[in-house]
Amino acid sequence: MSNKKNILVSIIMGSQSDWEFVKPASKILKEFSILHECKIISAHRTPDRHKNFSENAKKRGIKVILAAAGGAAHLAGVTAALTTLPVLGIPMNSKLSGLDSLLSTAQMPGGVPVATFAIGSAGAKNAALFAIRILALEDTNIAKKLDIYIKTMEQKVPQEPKD
Ligand code: RP5
Repeated sequence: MSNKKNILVSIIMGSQSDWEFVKPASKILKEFSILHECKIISAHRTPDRHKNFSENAKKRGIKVILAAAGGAAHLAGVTAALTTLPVLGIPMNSKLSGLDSLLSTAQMPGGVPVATFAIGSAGAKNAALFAIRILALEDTNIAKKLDIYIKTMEQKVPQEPKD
């Protein structure tokens, strides 16, 4: 998050109210020492900010965009329409338990792909891990960290349940 030239992942979210559910994505990226930025950008409320961000992300060296939005969640879809970078959509919790967000993010028309994750913080965490998997294709250091992360996760699962 310090040297702008090396930012690889952008996390954008529609509102400050999304941050508590988006935070796990940033935490995972920090664990992998992947430079990233977190920005509030709304397709509805800040359309100029959104257009400017989406059209310049690739030129800035960003490789993957995570887009979190709730309700009438157009952020990921409109971002995918404005850039060829992979866009990972995270449906946010909402008044309709995130179902509206999930469908708005997932039900893209053919031709404009958005990879859609689970609702809320689990989706945020997995979107970050998916971004890491993409980056790991070209970066052996990240790939090694990913292998360690997966092995550590396995070791943390107990063999038997406890009362
Ligand atoms: C969406 O509207 C945001 O992504 C957020 O999930 C939802 C509600 O936003 P606030 O009214 O809390 O700012 O654009």
